[in-house]
Amino acid sequence: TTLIRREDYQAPAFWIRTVDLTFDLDPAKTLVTAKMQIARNSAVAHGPLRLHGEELNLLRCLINGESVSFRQEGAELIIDNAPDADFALELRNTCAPEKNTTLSGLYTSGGSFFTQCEAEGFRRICYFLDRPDVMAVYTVTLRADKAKYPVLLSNGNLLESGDLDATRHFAKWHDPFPKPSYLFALVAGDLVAREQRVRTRAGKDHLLQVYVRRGDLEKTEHAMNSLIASMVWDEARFKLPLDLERFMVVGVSDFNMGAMENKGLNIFNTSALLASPATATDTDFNRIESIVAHEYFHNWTGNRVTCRDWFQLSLKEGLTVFRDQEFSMDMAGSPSARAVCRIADVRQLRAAQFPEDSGAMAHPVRPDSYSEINNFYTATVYDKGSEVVRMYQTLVGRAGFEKGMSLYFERHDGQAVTCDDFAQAIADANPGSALSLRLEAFKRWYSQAGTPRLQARGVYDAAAQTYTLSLTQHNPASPGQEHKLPQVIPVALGLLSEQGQVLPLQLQGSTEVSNEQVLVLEEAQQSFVFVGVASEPVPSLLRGFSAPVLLDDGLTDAQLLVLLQHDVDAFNRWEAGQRLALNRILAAVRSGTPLQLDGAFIQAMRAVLRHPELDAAFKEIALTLPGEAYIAEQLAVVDPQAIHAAVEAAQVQLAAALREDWITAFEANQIQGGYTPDPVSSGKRALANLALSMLVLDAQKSGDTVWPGRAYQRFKDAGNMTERLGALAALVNAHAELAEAALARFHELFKDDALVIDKWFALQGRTPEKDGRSFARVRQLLQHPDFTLKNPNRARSLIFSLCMFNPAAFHRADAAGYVFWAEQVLALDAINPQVAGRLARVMDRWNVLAEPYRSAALLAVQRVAAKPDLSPDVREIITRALA
Ligand code: HT7
Ligand code: ZN
Repeated sequence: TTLIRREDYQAPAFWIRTVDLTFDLDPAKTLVTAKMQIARNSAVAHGPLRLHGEELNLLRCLINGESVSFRQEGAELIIDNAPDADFALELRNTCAPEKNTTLSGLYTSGGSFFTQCEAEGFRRICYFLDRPDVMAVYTVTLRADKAKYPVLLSNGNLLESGDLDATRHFAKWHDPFPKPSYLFALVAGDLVAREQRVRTRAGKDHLLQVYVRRGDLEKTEHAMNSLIASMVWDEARFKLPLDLERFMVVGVSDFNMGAMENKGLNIFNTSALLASPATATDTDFNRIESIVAHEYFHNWTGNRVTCRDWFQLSLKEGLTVFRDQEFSMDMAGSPSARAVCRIADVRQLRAAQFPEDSGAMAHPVRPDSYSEINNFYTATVYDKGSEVVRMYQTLVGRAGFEKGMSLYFERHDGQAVTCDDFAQAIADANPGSALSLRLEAFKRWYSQAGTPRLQARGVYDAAAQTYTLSLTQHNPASPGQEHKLPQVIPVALGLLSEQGQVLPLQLQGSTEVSNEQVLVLEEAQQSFVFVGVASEPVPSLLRGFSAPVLLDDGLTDAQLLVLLQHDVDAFNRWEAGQRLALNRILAAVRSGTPLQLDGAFIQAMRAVLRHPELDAAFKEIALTLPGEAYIAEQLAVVDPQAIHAAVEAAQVQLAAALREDWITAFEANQIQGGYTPDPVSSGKRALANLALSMLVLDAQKSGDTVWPGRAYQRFKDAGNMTERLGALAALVNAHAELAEAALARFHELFKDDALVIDKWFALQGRTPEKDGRSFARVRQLLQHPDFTLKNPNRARSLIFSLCMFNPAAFHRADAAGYVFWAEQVLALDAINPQVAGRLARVMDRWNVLAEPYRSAALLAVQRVAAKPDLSPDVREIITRALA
């Protein structure tokens, strides 16, 4: 496999200005006719026309209506004698949608046709310059059997439609906006739509449609509402209106990721689209809202301004994740609900991106090389990329950032650009800002991989009433990056007295006094002196998680307790509680002794749970222990079993020690009346579910049968999926006797709803290990008639749940988990390399495992590496793991 390097970028030798596509849709053999207007790029003198094409059968190749000689070299079609003047190219080829199990290009699912072209799927449909800097205007005619495919959709506006003969019909679409091929889409099938007409602030009328299979229509209300809310938000916050008369969203159940932002025709995994109270949880409702928003926001950040090349992926993805996170926070409303959103995003970053940044696949937000671009749709590009965008906003202020966005669109609308162009626009719109003064250094966030370690130490001088804060940063080596330069780290902070009062901040030499400041660390080491500090302060650092770093603030338990009780920053309040838990878990893991929670910690958690003002959602996240992946990040050598044992012990002890409080919390957070997924009621459901799981867990230890019985009753009677699944999970995760009956009943109830059956598999895949039973169950479930590797959602629900989210069941001393992983990677690779590549990533960090896991994991990786015909996707991941 070849490595593609960022520094080798060259502009294309040709531009494709317009393309006229005709599809004769047939599952076995679809005929594609493409007529293009092509011009040489005057900046690149001569050379042949090289078009990408994969698994296509070429039938015709004409230039200006005359046949022309061509060569086929690997996956390229080469025309050596392309004219110098503008010319028309006509190509005809077939492809086989029904046989396409990769779900990239044109494929069938449930008897309908769908496309997925990002990143390089368009070349699996027809020959093309399949790269994002070639932007063309598309006209698309779809022809198909009328009875089987009554709905025919493509990007843009419908020009005409009608019958071809007694059985076949056609539809012709035109998209006025030039776009890269990765944004092309078509859908053909027997679908129905929820429709809504809306008028925007600017007074324009639009038709919004959500297309799904017959029977799913009532599950589209939430997606439609989310779409409308996204439109309203983008106009209000960034003055970005919808630019098309018609905006369509389509659901499909076989899909490699969450959704795809094709121009005017977003295609969604049904798991990111369909929801009803009876079948979707609060988490699902939230996820749908944020993915609908994310794809909608791409219309400006991604589609109107796109990426010059795939190394710039974070230009659209980091920015669009940032936008969807801001949207979700604004939708949440109250300051506390906003903080809960922020905490969830940071938890996600720590669980997925931090491990990526310290593993074999570590790469900068703007990678330097890849062999398969599909492997770089990563937590780093998306989530760290979003944190980088958030830092711009922190450095130039909210109004400054909005000005920067306006300048970005003013300069680059209709273009394919780079991360540098974005940085320059934000800086140029904010001359003299903390960003503009150090833009080049700031851009190291794009070029250096790894999570910087930030150390903070404070010294208080009572006599001088000064507080000197010393900040030190260090970014450890990553693959291919031995030595790194200091990064620009915005550190939002406040000071509290030991009694928890806010202390005003005044930097030495400054007249400005405030309650919160943003320090900008840019050297490896810098000190900041605060004056007029009346008493020994407790520093509250990195408020709101102002930079994606690992912070060592050296705070004592007593100081953390002050923050947990009094910090005005809700994020840091939560963080203090997490740190108290983390310190205890790490101490147990490091010393190899069983964890024993102390009274002070339990008392602090009890105080949170009993707090009269904190809301339920905050209590729930504050009482949830740090994730096992984030705990592993703190350790040089990782023993997953030891980490799991410590977390489990902490959980069991919290369950027992706070039993009365859990009962109160459970009872105080019952919701009467109908279901709505708003933050207040979903917070209550989350806390009630946590309380119930604690009570069932404690009952398992004490032999009490009341709470398992109540959980079963609640499972049976629940009026919504959040409560039903919560009760089921409480029974299953505690290995309660009633779990089996509940699982059987759940399956029987929902056997016809694929998305709910995915939850059923996922719950069992993630069940905490007990005597090897969880692992054995997963193996058994592979044989279940409902299981299939062909559907990515189903494969993820069982296999990824075990390998990625169930460390204690997966990392076995007998290596059976690793053998299972190798088998499944190879089996998936034969069907769907993109999904197989994701699963392969599980072994990114084999190298930091403790023995005997490390050696056994290495053997499994080598076993996969030994397979000769691996996909480029899996090959790249495995090669990096072994490097
Ligand atoms: N821009 C999309 C990324 C994507 C994708 C989506 C579905 C299937 C395959 C895919 N390859 C790349 C999704 C997004 O970030 O919005
Ligand atoms: Zn995206």
